[in-house]
Amino acid sequence: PSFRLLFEQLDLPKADLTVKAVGKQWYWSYAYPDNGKFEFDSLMAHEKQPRMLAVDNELVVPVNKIVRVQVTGADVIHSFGVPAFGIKVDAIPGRLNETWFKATKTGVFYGQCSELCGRDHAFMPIAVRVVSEQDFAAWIETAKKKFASNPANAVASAADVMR
Ligand SMILES: [Cu+2]
Repeated sequence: PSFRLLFEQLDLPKADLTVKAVGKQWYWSYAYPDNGKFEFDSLMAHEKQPRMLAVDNELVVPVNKIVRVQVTGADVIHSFGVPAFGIKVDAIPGRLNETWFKATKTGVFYGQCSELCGRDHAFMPIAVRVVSEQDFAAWIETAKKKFASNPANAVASAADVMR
């Protein structure tokens, strides 16, 4: 009976938006390929609550939308897991895995790296902030400017110019 469940878990519905999560030693980077292509790092915030789960820059997504999460690793294997959404996917260097979720309530949902990845394995949390569609649109506009100076974006836009 588990085969059916496994199959259905891997059967991706049509996504409303895609985000890419890249596991690094020891933080996550998030990219928004269909919302301005910006990218930013999400580091554990020592001064914030909840302890060991709060981050400086959260992964922000709209409520009631199907979010496709592409997951990969930049150095060693990590794993992207958010218990409230029932998702956990390995972040493997050289491989792009996929999963999805649809949050039905606004709020902040937390997860942690779930593959032992070195010294700070316990200190690379995942914080997902689910907001209304209007708040998401407003956040995208701010984030495009805020993260425009990110070197990863400079490389991406240079590549766009050359195309
Ligand atoms: Cu990790």
